[in-house]
This record gives sequence, C-alpha cells and structure tokens, in this order.
Amino acid sequence: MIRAQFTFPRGFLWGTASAAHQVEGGDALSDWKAWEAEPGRVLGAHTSARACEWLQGRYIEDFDRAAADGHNAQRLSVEWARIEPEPGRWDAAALQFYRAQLLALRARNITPMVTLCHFTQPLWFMERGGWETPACIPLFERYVQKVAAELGDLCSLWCTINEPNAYMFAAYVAGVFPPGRHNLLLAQQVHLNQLRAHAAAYHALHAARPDARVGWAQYLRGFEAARPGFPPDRWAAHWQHQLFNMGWVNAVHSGRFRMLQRSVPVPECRGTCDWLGVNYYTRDLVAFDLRHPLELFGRRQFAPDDVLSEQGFIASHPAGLFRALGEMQKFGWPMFVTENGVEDAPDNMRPAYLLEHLRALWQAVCFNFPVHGYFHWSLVDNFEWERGWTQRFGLYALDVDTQVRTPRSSAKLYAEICRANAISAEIAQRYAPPVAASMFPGAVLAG
Ligand code: IFM
Repeated sequence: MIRAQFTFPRGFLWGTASAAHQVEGGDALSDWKAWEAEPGRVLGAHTSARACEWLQGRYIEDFDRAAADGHNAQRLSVEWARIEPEPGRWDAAALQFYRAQLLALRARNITPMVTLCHFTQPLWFMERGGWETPACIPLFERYVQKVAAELGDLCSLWCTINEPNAYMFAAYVAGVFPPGRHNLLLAQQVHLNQLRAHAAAYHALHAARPDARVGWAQYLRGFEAARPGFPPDRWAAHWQHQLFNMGWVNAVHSGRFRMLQRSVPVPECRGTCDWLGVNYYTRDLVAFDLRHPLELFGRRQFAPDDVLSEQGFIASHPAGLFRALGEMQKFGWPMFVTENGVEDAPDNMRPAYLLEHLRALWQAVCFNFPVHGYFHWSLVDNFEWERGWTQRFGLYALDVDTQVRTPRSSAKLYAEICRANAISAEIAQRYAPPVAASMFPGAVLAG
C-alpha cells in the first residue's frame, strides 16, 4: 500500500469536549436539576444524578485515558450553580474541585479550555429572570471575575458561553430546555442579552489575565434549500442561517446585532473574539412551510440519501464542516473545532464519520484557514439533556450503573490519529475500509 497521509500542523490541539452537568453528577442547584425532576422533560425519566461521577473524582481516570490516547487538550466546563450557590456567596470547595481538574490536566501535559456557561445556570439566577433581562449581564460578569481570579493561573483558553444559538432555540423556541418557552421574540432578546454578557465576560477575563484568550463556541448547522430552484425554500434556508448561525458572529464582527424586528448597536461586543469555536455536527435541507412560523417558515429534514446516526439525530455531511470553516475564516479569527461527533452506541458509523470530518478539517487547514485544534464530542458517553442516556456520543462506552468505561473502536482510531498528528491510508483502511477507498483512492487501489 502507498504510504499516503494527511498531516496536521505541528502543535495542533487534539482532545475531547465535555460539560459539567453532563459528566459531574450531583448537580443540585442548577435549573437543569429542577427541570429533570419534572415529569416528561427527559426521555425515559433519565437523570444526570450520577452522570460520569466526575464529582466523585472519576475525572482522574478519564484524564488518564485521554493522556494515554495521545490527547494534548481537553475542553470542560465549570458549573456556575456550584461555584455561586447563592447570589454573591462563593463555594471554596467547588473552586478547589475545578482547580484540581485543571492541575490534573496540566500534570498530564493536556491544555485545558474552560467553558464558563454550558447550558446550565443557577436556579436563583433563573428565578431573577435569567437571560431574559439585562440584569443577567453584571451577574454573569461578577461570576466570571471570580472564576478568573481563582482559576486564571491554570488556564488561558476561555470559552464564555457554549452554543448561545442552540440554547436560545432549545430553551425559547422548541421549549425542550428550561424554562421551556415557545416565543421567538423572547428568544431574540435572550440571544442579545447573552451576547452582551459574553462581551462583559471577555473584558473581565482580559482585565484579570493579560494571557487570556477568549472566545465562544458557536453551533453551526448547515441549512440548504430542499429545492434549490424554489425561491421560498431558499428564503427560509437563508434566514435560518442568518438568524441562527450568523447572529452573534456578525454582531461581534460589526458591533450591530440583527434581530427579526430591528437591528441594535452593540459596540461593546465588537472584536470580543480571540478565537472562534465551531461546533459542527450536521446539515439540514429546508423546505418552506407555513406551519413552521417559529422556525421562520422552514421545515427541516435530512436528505433521502444521508447516512443517519443510530437515533436519526445526525446526518453525516462532512462537506458542511469545510463550508462552515470557510465561511468563518473570512472574519480572520483563529478557530478551533470545539465540538464534532455522533451518537452511535454500537460504533457502526462513528469511525467513518470521524475520518471524513477530519479529512474535511485537514482540507480546511491546507487552505490556510486558521484552525488550531479539534475537540471530539465526547470522551465518555454522558447525559444528553432532554434525550437523557438514549444517545451515546462517547469514544468510550459508559455503563452508568457500574461506571465502567469500555473503549469503542473509535477511541483507538482517534488515539492513533492524535499520536501521529495525521491520518494515514493504513489507519483509514484498518478502521473504515469503505471510506478509506474514497479518502485515499490511489493508495488503497495500489494496496
Ligand atoms: O451534548 C451536546 C453538548 O452539550 C452541546 N453540543 C451538542 C452535544 C451533542 O448533542
């Protein structure tokens, strides 16, 4: 076989991503804990009570796995409700818990990236109106100042808010996250308030730590017209893309936030991006449909020939990752792929999904798009929000009852790629022969 390979730049970051509520367990004070207790909110009445038991110290064994697998970076989040259980009261033990995590990563030569808000917030904060009112901005800023003061010496890569657009949609349009609303105008207001809170956090982190490099993780979903020759489909796909994918991105670039009904100046947000996190999973085809007013009259569906994940949640469309990175590189910010992965308990689809998305990423790097790292979602199966434990995104399978982790084939594949900083034809052939032939046609034919 010809020894062909796709090599990544020296120093490229390879890791996985997680979020506090999804892995820690024992989260008693956030809005999600209360939400999970309400009947019908989570599939199968599953809970995050134990999660992956990071609170019990199992992050240590997971970081050992990451280090043994050649990962040199790890994205994780800190839980606001744990750190500030009551307004203005700081929990020293919680801060110590996160210091211990960051020290454990550094001891393994793993670069941490810390997310400050990943879908959960303290119940007291929500009872005061949460992100619906501008009062959220100084509250978030105060929390970020505290975290920067306590953890800032152990981390320089900071992600203010995870997927603000997915949060807005899930909590205020689809109503599947707390507070479970269906109100597009309120969703837009929340999106704007979070944007301003992000800017306050950006400035607070820089004031506290000159070495801080601050960004956020933007969920970028592909939206394409289901019938490209039909203008209403193109209109719906265009506006879903503009309002969902591009709202924050354009605002941070230009200092103006475009809402449905108006555009608002946000000068304090302009330039608040040292790096952009791209969370990319899938692509939708959008058909104009008057029955979907909350989604700008767009009905989303996967293409008939798409390869779908186990539960049909994700369609594999690696070209969409290249496209998303291409669109974002025009803004000139350094980028990381801060999430990418697929739910697939039997690991039937993941090896090919991973290889093809990493090939798209390599192509982006070859085009000189400034992408500096990749974080797979996720190391170990974890609590998947309203879908509970029905979806398994881990490189390692988790038995929630025994807490035993078992490597899937993809864990070994990813480890080989991380260690080599490259994808070779031989690796692709061993883990996913059908895609190896299309990724390395000459090499595989010659073999
Ligand atoms: O688990 C989530 C994560 O919290 C945010 N991005 C998508 C993942 C997979 O659903």
